[in-house]
Amino acid sequence: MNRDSFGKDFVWGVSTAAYQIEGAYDVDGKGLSIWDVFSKKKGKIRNGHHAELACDFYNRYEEDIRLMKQLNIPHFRFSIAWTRILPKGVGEVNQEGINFYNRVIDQCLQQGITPWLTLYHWDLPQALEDKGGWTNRSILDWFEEYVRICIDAFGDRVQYWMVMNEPVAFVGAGYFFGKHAPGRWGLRYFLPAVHHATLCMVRGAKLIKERYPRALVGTTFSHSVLEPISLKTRHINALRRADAIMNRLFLEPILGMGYPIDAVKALKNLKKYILPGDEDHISFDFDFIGLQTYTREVVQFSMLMPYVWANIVEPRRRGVKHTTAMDWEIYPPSIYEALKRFQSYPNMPPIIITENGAAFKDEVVNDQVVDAERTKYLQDHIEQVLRAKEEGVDVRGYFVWTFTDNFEWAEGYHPRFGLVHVDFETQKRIVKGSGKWYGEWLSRDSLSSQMV
Ligand code: GCO
Repeated sequence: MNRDSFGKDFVWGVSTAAYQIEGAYDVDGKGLSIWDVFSKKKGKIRNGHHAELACDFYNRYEEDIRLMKQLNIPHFRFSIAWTRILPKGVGEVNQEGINFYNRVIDQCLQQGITPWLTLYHWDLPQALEDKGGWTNRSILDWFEEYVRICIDAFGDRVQYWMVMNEPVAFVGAGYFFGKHAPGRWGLRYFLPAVHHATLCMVRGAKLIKERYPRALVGTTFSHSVLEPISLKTRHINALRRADAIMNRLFLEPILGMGYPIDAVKALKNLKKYILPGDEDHISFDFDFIGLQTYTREVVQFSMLMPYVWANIVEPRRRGVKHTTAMDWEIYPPSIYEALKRFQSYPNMPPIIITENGAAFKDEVVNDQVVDAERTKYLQDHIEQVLRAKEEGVDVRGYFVWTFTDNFEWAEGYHPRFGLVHVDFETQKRIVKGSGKWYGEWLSRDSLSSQMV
């Protein structure tokens, strides 16, 4: 397999997120996000890590974007921190924040790198959370105010937009399980947040297209390939419920299919938050859909998980030895299966893999990081993307999660996903073996070179 098998228009890039890389959490007028507040709460983040400095991208963006150029990376996905633009979520605009992202965008363009902008990657302004956050329907207006400012500021140079990153992750972990910011838990928070996030995804997309009809607007969804622990009816039914929540809940309304209310009884209560006319505002014809997938999960019936009555069987309990540092099974066909599942939906827009990658325990030896496992993970998954593409799946791009090691939410800095190693004491960057491989793969003359 070589790169020209994908065609010259296939998009190759790297993905990042503001909170995970920027640091400068209270610099140049930035307000506090729910993650700034949540990370300081005892016991929420492994080993008490926080992202006040992270990879210091706020100060090192030029160095990092130049490094992307050296590695022949043509597309860079990053997100905007709402609290740099509107420190209190609404109202007074922080010009310093706009100036920062203008510098990032201009540095990308100067280096011949195409910026892909995610408007919301989980870092809600705390001031809005104090008013209910995603559970308050006023967020539709708050989000509109924020998006309009970003369109005005960046729309003249940004061609590719993603409205949201993985709504089921930030709504599920933040408003049902309480494991992520803002740490709320229970159906009474989860259900309104589901509906308001869906309405905002559509409203954000409409705003961009109204102002810049030629912009290409997408939004991203996580997808877990699920298998039942056995073919016993109770496990098959558990898988159906888990699939409805993990994989269908946000994707299907966007595609015009409505919420999968029939699959999980608790979802029927969504109706309490759906106002007349809303059904016309939860679907949108996106220019592309971002698919973010990493592994396969096995599901079993469980009385321990209310409403869904299902839980994930850890790989080691399944006798799986080949896992990443996140304890995710390494199973490359999962990305092929996820692509085929997405393609099976009628009127599915073109698909872009906006995140795929792996965390391993990287070691620096003589100023080198030999991460052969990550290189193999990427190669094997890219090979599976090609397999799906050659079977007719309209997949048009692949972004590695992620460029530099960064703050992995509740796991802190332990899981290292980067193509580039970061020493968080010194901020020194070292390109790992996987980063060097990706650079060769993307180099001009790799169009005929074989996968190493
Ligand atoms: C997500 C987020 C990323 C994660 C990455 C690794 O998909 O959870 O978009 O912020 O860091 O997926 O877990």
